[in-house]
Amino acid sequence: MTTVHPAWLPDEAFAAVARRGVGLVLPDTATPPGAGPGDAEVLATLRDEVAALGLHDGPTGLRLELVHREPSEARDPLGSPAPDSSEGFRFRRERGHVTVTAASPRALLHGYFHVVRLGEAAFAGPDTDGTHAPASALRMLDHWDNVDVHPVMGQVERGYAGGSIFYADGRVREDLSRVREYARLLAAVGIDRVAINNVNVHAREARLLTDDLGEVARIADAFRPYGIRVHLSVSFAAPMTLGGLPTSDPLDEGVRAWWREAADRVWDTIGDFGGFVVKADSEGQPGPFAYGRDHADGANMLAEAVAPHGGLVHWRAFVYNHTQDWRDRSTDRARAAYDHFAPLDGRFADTVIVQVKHGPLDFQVREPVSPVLAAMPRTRLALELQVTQEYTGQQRHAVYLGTAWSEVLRWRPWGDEGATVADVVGPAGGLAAVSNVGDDRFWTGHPLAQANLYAYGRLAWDPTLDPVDVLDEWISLTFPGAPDALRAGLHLLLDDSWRTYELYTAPLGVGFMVRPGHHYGPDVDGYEYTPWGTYHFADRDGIGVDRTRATGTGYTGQYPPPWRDVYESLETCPDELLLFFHHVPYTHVLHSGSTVIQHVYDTHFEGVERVERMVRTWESVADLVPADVALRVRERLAEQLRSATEWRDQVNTYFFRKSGIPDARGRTIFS
Ligand code: GCW
Repeated sequence: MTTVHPAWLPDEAFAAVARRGVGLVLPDTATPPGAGPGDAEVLATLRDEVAALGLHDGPTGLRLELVHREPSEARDPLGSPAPDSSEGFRFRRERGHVTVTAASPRALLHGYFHVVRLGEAAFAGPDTDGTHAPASALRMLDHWDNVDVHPVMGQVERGYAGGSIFYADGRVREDLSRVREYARLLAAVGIDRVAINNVNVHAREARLLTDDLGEVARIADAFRPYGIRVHLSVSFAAPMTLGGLPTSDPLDEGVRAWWREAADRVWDTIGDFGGFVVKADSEGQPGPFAYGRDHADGANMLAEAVAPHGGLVHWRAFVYNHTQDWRDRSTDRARAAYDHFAPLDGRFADTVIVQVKHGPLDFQVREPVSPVLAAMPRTRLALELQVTQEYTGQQRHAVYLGTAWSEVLRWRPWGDEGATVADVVGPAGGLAAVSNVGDDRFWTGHPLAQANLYAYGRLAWDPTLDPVDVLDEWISLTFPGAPDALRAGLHLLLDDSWRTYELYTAPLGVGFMVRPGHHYGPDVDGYEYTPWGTYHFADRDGIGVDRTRATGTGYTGQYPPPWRDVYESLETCPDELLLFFHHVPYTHVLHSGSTVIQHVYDTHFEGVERVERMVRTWESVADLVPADVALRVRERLAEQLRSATEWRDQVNTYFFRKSGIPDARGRTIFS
């Protein structure tokens, strides 16, 4: 029987803390400030963790102390109180002895894993004393898992790591020990909420909200010991499909009562339930439009139901016309989320979080940041990322996404002096991301894709972290005692792998040149005449989408200054987004000095050369990792090279045929 890979928590990851010990201090748990459901379970977890290290908790004198103090005493022996934040903790190192103080068991657990992640470094160096708190209290993972196996999408929609860890044989799994292990991995990187079913809510999955509540409660029980709350995706049509009502009109009193009662039942069963995630009037999912109502009407109706329980409604802004006519040049999918949601700013209830995909289209390898994030100052906004690699190689390609997310989080919608995206979502809305985990023994199919899940958690906690440093942390934990050669090899392979993927797939901000349906591999015109609104408009003279105010769809006008002007002008639009904003001739000269067509050729050749280097790099370090990891990565890299080559040749040939312009360097382009 194969065992599940320990990801970033192999036993050796705890060696330093086991050897050196750590003081864990919190006020008396009988009356902890900020006490919440789950505190007792989380405390028990800490005790288990301590015991598993072969250390003991106890009052004093042991290397690892789990000390309970009266709130008034919590100042002692450290001189200053534990931080206020219900999740923040204080980390103090004095002459190599480390103490973590926190005001709640959850916060203490974060502090404990902070020490674990630091390893030996936690105990080395000069004395230090500082507080650590997350940038946001909402650090969520969304699973697109179905209970049943969907005929087209499989069990996990856009899942590339096997079946669901929650469901098997049409129901919640009997044995949820794997979920508990998952909870531990997530807690170690600071994730605190998990939505456990697909946002496309099919008939079977809709019933999680009603008939299966007891089963959902079992999943919540598996997460609770690690301080993680469970959320459910719900169907807006549930009052009809589950409740037998004649309507789901959000302003109908019967519908409102149905949702209130549904919420009451959920929180009666699961006291610390998180809330609902909703995909409404999007890609065929039901929503308020059927009744002439808008997204605020729909979301606020659910908010009314969850508010008495302190719950949340994550209402997704991924709304666009997916039945458009390619002949119609006036409809621009990129505009849709803003056009639908920006006018509603200020109308959403406090418990509603509008969840916005990072780009205006759909998790492409390169998109501008969604202008919705700058357009709703009176709304709680969450940033939605995609850890599962739907459009970035489907976990067959090694693509480290931490760098991409960091760019988004650090981007400043109002220019250099203004706030970042991380500031905008900040404490109010936080982050959500689609998980890349399945029942695969490596969790993520590609073992190196574990780094993406790790990085998401770490960046959600602290968006200012350097993504390459985060990758380094992941290497240290996952490959304990990694020799320098392995560390260097993994950096060489992964640091810039997102840009490598961009090089051989999507030049200059063009997206969606993928096979329709499954979205893997090249198909330049795959979406060109479809109803999905994802076009590149390549003809014999040029390529790109004119989204300017002057002559195009006007999308640039959705950005505040300076970006509305930066993107509008060919002079200032950054090369990497040129074709997202402009339609230009193949001979247009980029800021880089190259022409568009030569850039397409050069990047596609370079992309494949880089993948060849990745393969060589892996072969030079594969002996330094366990054989099963070496083998799986080797297999995936072989597929990445095959696929990258296919991308190169199809894209180059396509544009050579369209433009008739040969490669200036005379390399092989098939005609
Ligand atoms: O990226 C697209 C995916 C759909 C997904 C949708 C969404 C869950 O292709 O599979 O549906 O986005 O985010 O709702």
